[in-house]
Amino acid sequence: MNGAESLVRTLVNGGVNVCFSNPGTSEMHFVAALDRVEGMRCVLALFEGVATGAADGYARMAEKPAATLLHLGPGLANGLANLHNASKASTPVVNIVGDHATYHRQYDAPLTSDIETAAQPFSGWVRTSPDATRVAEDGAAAIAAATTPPGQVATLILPGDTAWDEGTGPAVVPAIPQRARVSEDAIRETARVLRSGEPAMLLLTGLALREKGLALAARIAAKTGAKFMAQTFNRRMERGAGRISVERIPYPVEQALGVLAGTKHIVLVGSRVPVAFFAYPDKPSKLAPEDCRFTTLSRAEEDSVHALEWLADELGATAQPIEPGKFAPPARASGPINAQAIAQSLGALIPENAIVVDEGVSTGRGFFPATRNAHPHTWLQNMGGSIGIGMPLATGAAVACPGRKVLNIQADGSAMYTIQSLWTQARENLDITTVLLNNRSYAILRHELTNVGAQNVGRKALDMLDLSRPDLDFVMLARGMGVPGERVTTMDEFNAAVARGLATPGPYLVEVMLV
Ligand SMILES: Cc1ncc(C[n+]2csc(CCOP(=O)(O)OP(=O)(O)O)c2C)c(N)n1
Repeated sequence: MNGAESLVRTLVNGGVNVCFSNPGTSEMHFVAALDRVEGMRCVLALFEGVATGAADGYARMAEKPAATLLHLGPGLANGLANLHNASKASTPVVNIVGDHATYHRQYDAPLTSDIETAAQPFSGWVRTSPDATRVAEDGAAAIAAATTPPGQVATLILPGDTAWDEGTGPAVVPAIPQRARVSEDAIRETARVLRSGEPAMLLLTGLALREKGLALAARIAAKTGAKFMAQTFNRRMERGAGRISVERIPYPVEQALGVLAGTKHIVLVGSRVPVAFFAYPDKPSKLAPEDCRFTTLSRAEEDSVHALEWLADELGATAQPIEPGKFAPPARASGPINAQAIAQSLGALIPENAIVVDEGVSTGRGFFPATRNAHPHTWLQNMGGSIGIGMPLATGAAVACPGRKVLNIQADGSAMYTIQSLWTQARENLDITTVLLNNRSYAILRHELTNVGAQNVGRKALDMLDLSRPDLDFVMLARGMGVPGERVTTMDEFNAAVARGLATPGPYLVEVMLV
């Protein structure tokens, strides 16, 4: 058995059953091995940023990593932006990058580059396999590295000869550590802070934003008078009917400062000290008041849910005083299209157990309140700020959860980075409805122009934020990639089209014309 087959068998035995790939010559043996090994679904992406973003969406929903298969340094480079996002979300990814055969590198052939150095800033673990007898073992180590809590990008670089030389057969994945439990000191100190009676807030992210964590946080909050909130951006939240609803720290700096004003203690539950997304002249970087103290209940790699359970016991917070949300959707909006009307209709239209992928950018910022009492659903966000994640994330989530509807709320500018996702969605017949928010601009950056204090803004500057001349036609783009769709200009059309998309198996795109 050659190295490539030894690696594919190792991956499958190690629970890695999906590979999002865009291969080249150096990966041909790996591709050939896929046909000899049962149990690996291989999904072709037409741009590497689709493959890496899909691996992120897959792992967030499947709770185990997918592999990628990328072509040398340039293939990796095309995939790095969404690996950056995956890495900020602590998503496990087994990121496989082919390389020239070891003996060929010295000749500096056209595709030669320093892949390890390129991978390093976006990976928690990087290894180049030295030869075919080591590749299975290295693959197993990559799975273990990727899945070690809280999860990370593990990049495995495979020189061509590691694939075609004689291998060892599959290797066994080393034991993966469980999430560590927090210390008794962390519980005691948090309990002391919450009993102090001073204004306090639990700041949640990660597993604490699933049903159980939210219920525990609500109990603790009710018992102690503390507030609880989520980070602005989170890897995955469980929302809607039957779940305790949680607000996020707002994105705009002034609003975030307002929400946190007067808070004397922030308890970090897997979360990080809240900071502004960007620096602005005359605005602070840190969002909490100067005199606010931080207490760490749990770090990202620790078991936040167990910590909350223990803390609730310690505080005697046994009662569940806050009712989970009821199914009470708003009425579908009618009339002209605007952000508020879209939010309202989405609250009514989100299907039971849907996965909502949110890259709504400026239009989508206020979608939370109106969707709070929708059917139960999962909400995925971008934690790394690199736009072009939504369509790949939706693609990966749909591969992970074939029984669930995926609703991708997608801003137009961001869509254009990884629009090729639609082709993969069509080819794999993925059940994704894309609500494409066409405002023909980089609207958020218009606000940013003012926020950073830019003066004398003229035509050239505004042209950099404008997506017209020519106007994009997303229905045509989708059709060209095998995805049916329609364009809507009123809320009544919106309601009918989104319902149609959700009722149609396979991908569908609704282009929403915003003014
Ligand atoms: C990879 C990357 N390039 C550029 C940016 C800068 N950027 C942030 S938001 C944005 C425009 C977003 O436009 P769109 O997706 O249409 O949403 P809108 O602002 O119109 O709501 C850009 C270019 C970024 N965040 N990431």
